[in-house]
Amino acid sequence: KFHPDKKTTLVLAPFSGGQGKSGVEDGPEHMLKAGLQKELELLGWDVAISEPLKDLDLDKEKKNAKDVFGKCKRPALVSDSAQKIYKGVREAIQNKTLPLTIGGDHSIGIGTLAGSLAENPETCVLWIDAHADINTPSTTDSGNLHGCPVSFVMGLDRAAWPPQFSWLDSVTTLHPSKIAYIGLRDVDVGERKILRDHGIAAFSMYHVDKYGIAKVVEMALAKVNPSGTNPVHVSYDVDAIDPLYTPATGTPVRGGLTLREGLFIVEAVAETGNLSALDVVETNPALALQDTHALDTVSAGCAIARCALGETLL
Ligand code: B3U
Ligand code: MN
Ligand code: MN
Repeated sequence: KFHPDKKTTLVLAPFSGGQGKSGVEDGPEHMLKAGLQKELELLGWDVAISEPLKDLDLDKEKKNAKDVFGKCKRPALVSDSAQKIYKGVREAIQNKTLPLTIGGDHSIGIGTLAGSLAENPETCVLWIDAHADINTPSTTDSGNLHGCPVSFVMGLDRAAWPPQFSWLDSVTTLHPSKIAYIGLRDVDVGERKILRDHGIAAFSMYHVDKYGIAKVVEMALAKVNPSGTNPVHVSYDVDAIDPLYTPATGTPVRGGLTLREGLFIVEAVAETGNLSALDVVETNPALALQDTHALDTVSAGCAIARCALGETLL
């Protein structure tokens, strides 16, 4: 429905400043080397490439020890990259293409969701992740901003924001009724309270086991998109899938989705015709303990993209 003419823009987001482990910035390069562009073209998609972070000197800026605000690490760097990605995603949508953003750590979700919301305030979100990524600058223990993107996009705890994020004030905030999680199994105490206080739909691994993945996706979509007519932005952290299949990621948590459950989620969204944007994040080939770890994780990332763009809808 939203992209009948099958045009996508691969928005490359080689960014690692939202957390402390280097290597996650190499995710996009690995997915391209694995043949992602060709694979999507074989599915009938016209693929453009956008590099909004091209002029960001990550090495230089990451070493800026003064870039701290309260507990938040590297707010200037994270905000700068998010704003560039925001512009890249907006441009992709304005060009009538589906933005497929390849990370990079999940702090880039600030930029991608803001981009989707700026272009269409009706956008709803499926956040596929082992983690809720909804800490605020007040609740974060780690200070890593990849654990906070959802709270920024929802405008939570505005008074505690590092000043660099004020550009987000001009963007429609995400209403708590317009996001659902699938795959949760490592949620901080402060995050649990936020999820509860705002009545956010959160399907943990318990719910996946209890109802099965098909029912969970159906319930999640019914909650965020009851009319079935609004665009759906899927933000997919590869750590939602069990580390058996996606071991090369910064914060693996055992007991996750099987590879098939993980792919089914995006297949089901593809089937609705409502997919408007996709992020695939947190692939970190440098954390592989053996070659197969990097290969498996990268190929799972590519499979998420292909399935979201209709590979298995024969
Ligand atoms: N909730 C923790 C851990 C975490 C969040 N996202 C990831 N890890 N990948 C935090 O740091 O906020
Ligand atoms: Mn995660
Ligand atoms: Mn995440």
